[in-house]
Amino acid sequence: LPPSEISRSMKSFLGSARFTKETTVEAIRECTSAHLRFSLACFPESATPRDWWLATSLMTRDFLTERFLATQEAYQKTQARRLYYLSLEYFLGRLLRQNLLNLGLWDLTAAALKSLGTDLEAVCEEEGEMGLGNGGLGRLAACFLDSLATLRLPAIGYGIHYEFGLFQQDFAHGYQIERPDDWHRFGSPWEMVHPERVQTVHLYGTVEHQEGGCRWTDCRDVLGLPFDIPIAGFGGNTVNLLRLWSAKSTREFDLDAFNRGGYFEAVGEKSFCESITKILYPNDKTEKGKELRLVQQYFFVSCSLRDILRRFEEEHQDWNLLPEKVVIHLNDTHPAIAIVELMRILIDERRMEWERAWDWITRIFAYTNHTLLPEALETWSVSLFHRVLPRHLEILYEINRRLLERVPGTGQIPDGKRRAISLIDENHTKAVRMAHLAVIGSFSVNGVSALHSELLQSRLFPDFSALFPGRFRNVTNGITPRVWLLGANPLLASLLTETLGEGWITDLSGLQELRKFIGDPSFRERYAAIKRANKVRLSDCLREWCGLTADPDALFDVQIKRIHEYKRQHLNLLHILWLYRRLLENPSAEFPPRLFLFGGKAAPGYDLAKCLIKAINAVAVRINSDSRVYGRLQVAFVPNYGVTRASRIIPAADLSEQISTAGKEASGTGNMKLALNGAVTIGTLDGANVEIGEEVGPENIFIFGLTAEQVAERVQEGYNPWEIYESDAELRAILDWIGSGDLTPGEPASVLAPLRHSLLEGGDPFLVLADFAAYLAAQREAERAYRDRARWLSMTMENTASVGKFSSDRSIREYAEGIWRLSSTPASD
Ligand code: T68
Repeated sequence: LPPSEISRSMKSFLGSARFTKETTVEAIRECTSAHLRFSLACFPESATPRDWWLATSLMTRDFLTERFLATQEAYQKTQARRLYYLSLEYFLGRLLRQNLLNLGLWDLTAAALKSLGTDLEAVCEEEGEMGLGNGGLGRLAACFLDSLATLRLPAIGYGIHYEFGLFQQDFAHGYQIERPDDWHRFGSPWEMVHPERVQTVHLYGTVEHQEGGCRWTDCRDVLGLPFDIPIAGFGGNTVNLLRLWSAKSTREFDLDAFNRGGYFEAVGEKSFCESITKILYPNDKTEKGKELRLVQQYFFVSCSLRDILRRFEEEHQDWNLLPEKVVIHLNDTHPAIAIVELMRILIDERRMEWERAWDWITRIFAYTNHTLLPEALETWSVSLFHRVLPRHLEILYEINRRLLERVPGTGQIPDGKRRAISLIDENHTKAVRMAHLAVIGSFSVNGVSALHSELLQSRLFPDFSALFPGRFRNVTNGITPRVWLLGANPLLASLLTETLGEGWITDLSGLQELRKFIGDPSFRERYAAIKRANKVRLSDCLREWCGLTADPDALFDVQIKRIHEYKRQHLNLLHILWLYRRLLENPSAEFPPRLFLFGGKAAPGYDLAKCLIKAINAVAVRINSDSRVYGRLQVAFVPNYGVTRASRIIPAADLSEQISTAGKEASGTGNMKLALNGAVTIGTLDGANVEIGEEVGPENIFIFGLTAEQVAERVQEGYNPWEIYESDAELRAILDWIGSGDLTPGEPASVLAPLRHSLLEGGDPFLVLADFAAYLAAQREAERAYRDRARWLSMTMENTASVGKFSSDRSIREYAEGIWRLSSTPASD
C-alpha cells in the first residue's frame, strides 16, 4: 500500500473499533483487514485460516476493549460494591463465536468476512479450547461470568493462568491416553498481560514473634503476573474482567551461577516458580501432588487479595468501608485459604484488633460447596501446612481456639462435638479441614441444588447448621442460554426467536410460551426437523472423531460427564450388554435402533474410571462390528470430551443419562443443558434432577431407582450385592461375561476384572446392582415413548419449554440479591 493508504487504513482501524449501534460491515472489514496487516504482517491472499481467526479475534477484542473501558468507568464513577469471584477453574471453551454473539456482531462479521473471501464458521473452527477446568465446577464458573456481565453486575473473576489445561484425551486399544494440553503455546488473542500489576507472594520461611507483633521472614518469593480476559455480557453493554495469575521468578537468571558453569542452577529458581502455574490438576474429586496444589491455591489467593485491596484503596479513602464495598466468593474450598490470608493482612499488616478483623472476614466471604463425597473434602496435613504457610497455621489455630470456645460444655478433653467441628481433624494424622474453615469464615454457605443443600445441613454440617442458623441456603445451579442454546443450537435458537421473539435469550422463563405451540403441526414439524438436522450434524462429527457411521434415525442415548463410579457409567454399560444379549437371543425383539454415546475424561490416577473407559470401548468394538445387530445397536465413546464437543453433542441428544447414585451428585449441569435442547432425562432423584422433574412434570422424565434416603437405609442395613447377583440370572451372566476376558480378545483375561470385582467383592459402593432392575424398567418405558413419535416429540418440546428456571441468570440473580447485595450498574453507551 502507498503510505497515504496505510495511514488511512490505520486511522480507520483505530476509529472503527468503537462499538456503537451503528457499527457497519465496512468497519468490521476494515478493522479485521488492518489486524491482518498490522498485527500479523500478512497479505489477505496468503493468510492461513489461523491468520483469519487471529485477525477476527483481535478485531473482536478491540470492540470488547472499548466496552470494557466504558464498563470500568461506570463502576468507578458509582463506587459500586464489587464481587470478587475466586475459582481455581474456569472452563471457557472457545471464545470467538460467543463473543461475537454476545456483542451482537455475528451477522455483520460473517458478512464482512464473506466480502473478504472467508467463511466465519470455518474461521471459528480454528480456535482451540480454553480448558482451564475439570468439569462442572469450572464450567459453572464460566456460565456465571457470562450471566454476571449480562446482568451488568460489577464483578471480577480471579483464577490461575495454567500453562497446561486439562489433559487431551486419546484412546489407544481402548485405553485412555493423556497428552498435555498446550493451549497457550502460541499465545492467545483474548488476553492482555499487565506487568504493571504484578504481585509478590511469600511462601515457606519462619515466623518471628516480637514486641509489636510478628514477622514472617526468610520466605521464598514468587511473582504473580496477571493475564486479563474480557468477558462480554449479552448485548455488549457490559464487559467484565477475568484476571488469571501466572507465576514468575523474581530472579529470571542467576548470572553468577551460569558463569561458574552451573547452567541448570542458573535457571533453578525460575523453574521452581514457574512450576506453580504449570498445570491444572486433572483430579475431579480426589487429589495428589499435595504440596504444589496448596502452593497453587495460596499463590492465586494472595495475588488476588492484594489486587482487590489495591482496587479498593484506589477508589475509597475510608478503609472502614471495606466490608461494605467488597464481597469475595469462594468457589468451593480451593480458595478458602483466602480467609486466613485476609485475616493475616488485617492483623499483621494493618494492625487491626482480632475481633474487629474477624467481624470483617465474616462479612466479606461467602462460600459454595460442590460436593458431599467425603474423599473430595479438602484437607491439608498440619505438617505440610506448617512448612508452606507457617504464619497462617498460627492464625488458623487461633481461629479454631475461639471457635471451640463457643461450643457449650467444653472441658479439657475435646468431646465428640468439639472433635466434629474442629478445624483440625485429629482422627488420623492431624489435618486442616478446609470446608470447616470456609463455613466458619463465611456469612453465607450454599449448596447447588435443593437436595444437595438440604443434605449439606443434615449430613455434612449438622453441628455448624445448629451453631450458625441462617448461614446456610440453596442456590440451584444454572447454565447460560447464550452458550448452550444460542451458540450451540443455532437452528433451534432461530426457531425460538422467530416464534417468541428474542426475549428468551435473557429471560429463559419466557420459553414457557412455547407450550402454546406444542400442538401446532407446523411448529412440531420444524422442531422435529431441527433435532434431526442436529443428529445428522453430529453423525458427521462422529465419523471424524471416532470413525463411526451413525444412523441419525437411531435413538441417541447420551452420557457425557467426567468418568466416576458415583456417576455410574457402569450402570449404563450393564444395560447395553443386557440389550445386546436380548437382541442376539431374540433377533426379532422390538427395540428402536439405538446409539449409545459416551464422553468424558478419567483422572489419570483413578484406575477404576480408566477401566470403565476400556470396558465401554471394548463393548463398542464388539457391538459395532457384530453384523447380527447391525442397524440396531451402536456404541461410541467420543474422545477428548470438553466444551467444544459438548456443544455438538447436546443439541443432537434424545435421551439424557443422569443416573448417579441418589445423594451423590451435588447438582449436575449437563442435565440442564440436555433438557433445554430437548433431550428427555432418564435419571435418579439426585441433585438438580429432582428440580428438573418438578419443572417438566413426571410424564416428561423417566425417574427410577432408590432415593437418597433409601440409599442411606440400604447401606445402613448392610447392603450385599451378592444377593442380587445370586437372584438375577441375567445380571449374573452379564457380570461374569465382563469378568471372563471374552470382551478383550488378545489381552489378559483380567483386563476388565476390576469392574466386576468392584461391583461384587468390592461391595458395590454406589449401589449399581441395587438400581439395575429399576433402570431396565425405565429404559423400556423410554423406548416405548420413543416409538410413539408424537408422544416423544411432545415430551422433548415440553422439556425445552419447561426448564427456564435453570438459566444461570436466575442463579446469579439469587446470589446477587440474596447473598452478594450487588446492583446492576450499566455502562453508558
Ligand atoms: C461439580 N463438582 C459437581 N468438581 O460434581 C456437580 N473437584 O454436581 C455440580 O453440578 C458442579 O460441581 C457445579 O456445581 C466438580 O466439578 C470439580 O471439578 C473439582 C475440581 C477440583 C477438585 C475437586
